[in-house]
Amino acid sequence: LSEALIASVKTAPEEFSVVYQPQYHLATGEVAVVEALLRWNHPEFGPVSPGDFVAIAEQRGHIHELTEHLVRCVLADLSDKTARLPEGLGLAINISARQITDSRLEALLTPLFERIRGVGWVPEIEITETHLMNLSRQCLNRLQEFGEQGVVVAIDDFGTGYSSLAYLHALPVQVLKIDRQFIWRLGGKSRDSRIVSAILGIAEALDLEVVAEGIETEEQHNKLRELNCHRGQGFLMARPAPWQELIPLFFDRN
Ligand code: G
Ligand code: G
Ligand code: NA
Ligand code: MN
Repeated sequence: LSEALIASVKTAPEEFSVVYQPQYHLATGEVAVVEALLRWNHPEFGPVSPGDFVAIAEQRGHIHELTEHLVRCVLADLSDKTARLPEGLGLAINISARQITDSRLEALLTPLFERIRGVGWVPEIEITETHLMNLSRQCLNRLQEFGEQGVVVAIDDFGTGYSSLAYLHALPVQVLKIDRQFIWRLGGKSRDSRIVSAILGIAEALDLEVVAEGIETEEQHNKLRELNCHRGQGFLMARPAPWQELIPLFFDRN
């Protein structure tokens, strides 16, 4: 798989595409943010999960090229049908923590951020917290720069990594995205809401916004609304879908 990925990254960019999954304001049911997610469809292996290929690309030093594909796809989608977009949504992309200090990142993302602002939207980056462990000064500075450019920084899969309260405070982060394992515990047998409540408490103290990911049932959705969680994302509301399928969702209440 590793060799196939590297070959495809270099010679078959058409095998990569982007789907989008909305995050909703839980209080109103309106779309708040759309998250861009990479897909790889290999002619022989079929669809490969980014959970698998992103890790390989990181290990083999090709994550920058994958992000280039992503940026190209998102730019193409944004230049299409812009007239029908609502104002003020966020557009989130996933960035590997290792990429944060890559000197090529700024030149790659600046035109994307400009295009996002150009349609009246707000750029957002999601960074998985496991990798934030070894926070270099350089990494912190880069996040700070993004923040100063009006880019919203979110910590993805929050609760599974090593974020300490000390650096949540120090980081220019505005959003915590609670890992889906904690959301799943809100439903079914366990109905355990203690971790989600605790994260919401931390977020309130630090003035952060919280997104619950992986919402699959009405029970989880209702519980999160009861807890006053800000945003939610999951198969219950919408699955990741190509850009054209997304547009009608903007004008729908869920
Ligand atoms: O889309 P899916 O749930 O299969 O994604 C699995 C994981 O892959 C998620 O954690 C997601 O953040 C990550 N991922 C998806 N697209 C990208 C991308 O463009 N860049 C990076 N670094 N990670 C991505
Ligand atoms: O780690 P990250 O938040 O980037 O992961 C996004 C991934 O989560 C996407 O690949 C998407 O397919 C997946 N996802 C989104 N909503 C749900 C859900 O309700 N259930 C499950 N199992 N996966 C989801
Ligand atoms: Na994400
Ligand atoms: Mn996540």
